[in-house]
Amino acid sequence: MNVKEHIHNVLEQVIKRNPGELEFHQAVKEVLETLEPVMSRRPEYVEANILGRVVEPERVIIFRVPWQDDRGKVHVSRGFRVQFNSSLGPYKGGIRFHPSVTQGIIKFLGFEQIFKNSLTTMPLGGGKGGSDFDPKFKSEPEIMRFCQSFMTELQRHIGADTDVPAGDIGVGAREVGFMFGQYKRLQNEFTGVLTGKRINWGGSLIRPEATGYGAVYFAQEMLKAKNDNIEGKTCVVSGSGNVAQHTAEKLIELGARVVSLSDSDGAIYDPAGIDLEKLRFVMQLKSIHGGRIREYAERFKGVEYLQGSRPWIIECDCAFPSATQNEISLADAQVMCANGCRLICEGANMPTEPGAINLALSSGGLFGPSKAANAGGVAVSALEMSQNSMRLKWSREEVDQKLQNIMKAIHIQCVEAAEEYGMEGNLVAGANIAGFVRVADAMLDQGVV
Ligand code: NDP
Ligand code: 2IT
Repeated sequence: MNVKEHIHNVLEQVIKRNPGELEFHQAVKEVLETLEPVMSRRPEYVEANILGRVVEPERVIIFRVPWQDDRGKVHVSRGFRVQFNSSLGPYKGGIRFHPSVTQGIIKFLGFEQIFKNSLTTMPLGGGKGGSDFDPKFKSEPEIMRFCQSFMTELQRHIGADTDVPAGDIGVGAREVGFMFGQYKRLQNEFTGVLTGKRINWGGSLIRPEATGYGAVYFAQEMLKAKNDNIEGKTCVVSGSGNVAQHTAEKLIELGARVVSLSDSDGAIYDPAGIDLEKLRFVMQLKSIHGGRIREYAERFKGVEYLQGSRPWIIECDCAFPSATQNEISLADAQVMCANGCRLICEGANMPTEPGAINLALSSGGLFGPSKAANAGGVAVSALEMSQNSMRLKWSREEVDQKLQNIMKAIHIQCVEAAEEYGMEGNLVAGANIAGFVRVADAMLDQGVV
């Protein structure tokens, strides 16, 4: 069988076996399509059916999460943990609480996580979890009861050397704290079973900042390769949560002009630029589940609120999608290109639709794919695990320096893998190939498991 046919067959199987899981199909298709030159050069991968195995999660856990609201009403949410691939280490990946969460969403995220974690070169397998619970406008006691109920089931499946969850959309240090507390109570064990913990009880400095800072460090590397720099560039950032806030913070620090943030209701356009003081306001606003970015436009002068709109209509040099999947459509990308946007760096997971990626790549712009560009978060999670195991704590400067080195190394890997396989400048292919080869080699070494 030729390689093209092999890839086609695996993809067909994925679509047939996982009906309706469109985001999962999309993520698998993007990776598999870029692997053709690798599979041609490495027939042992085809022989061992690495592709057929890597698209099938090692384990999918689905569970009932009953919880009571403040009025005593009983609700039932659905919990998921997809333990996708453990060839490089314990399963590792975040937990998402959002009403849009389904098995397909968690599978796409878990699949992406395998290769992202591989790119960090740290000992991390790939996994992801979550629930369709909506934390928006819930009281803190409700969130605590939900987290405890969620962990009451999840605790039997995870562990510091088995599976180490962290945060994602709707899950930050507060939720990690509630889940950690319940895990500790049930297991009678204080271990590094979750990352993204608060700093005074086992968290790592720079973990909250790591995804956003890392994305900006990655963008810097892409620009540096073109003898350019982020300073003075006009930047549009979508989202206003953890990743968006710290992306904006680092951009501002490095002298870029950040003119936009958004949430699921709309976007703000601040032509004067968001400064650190205005950003503090956003951080405060968003520390409560349900805080609306619209309030920024009410609070500061000269700001436009674009109700129901994404920020891609705003003129910019660089775009940092940092909210959610498929938030840049082909039509958005056409507008961005026409407006002179030359760099897209993905802070969110899979925020750019396939057609938009193709346009960005073919128009000669710089494109930093999420697996590579947002790997700083999980990389610092791995540093948190190391610190927990060694029972010590590194300084802010130490962790930040390590993060910068990791992002540089990931960029180099992507550039070199793309070159090696004849797709120079295509970091999407570079990230998929470099991430995949490390996983595939480990799977070969470990036999048919
Ligand atoms: P947060 O919950 O802190 O913030 C999410 C932001 O995105 C909010 O502004 C939210 O708006 C917006 N958003 C969420 N869902 C949608 C939607 N369906 N449509 C429009 N806007 C939406 O999450 P994070 O910042 O942690 O995560 C953002 C992205 O980054 C996700 O793709 C996540 O997977 C990815 N990521 C996160 C990492 C981390 O360390 N936290 C690491 C690597 C990637 P609203 O308030 O209205 O819901
Ligand atoms: O998508 C991601 O990489 C994350 N949500 C962070 C995962 C982690 O384990 O820190």
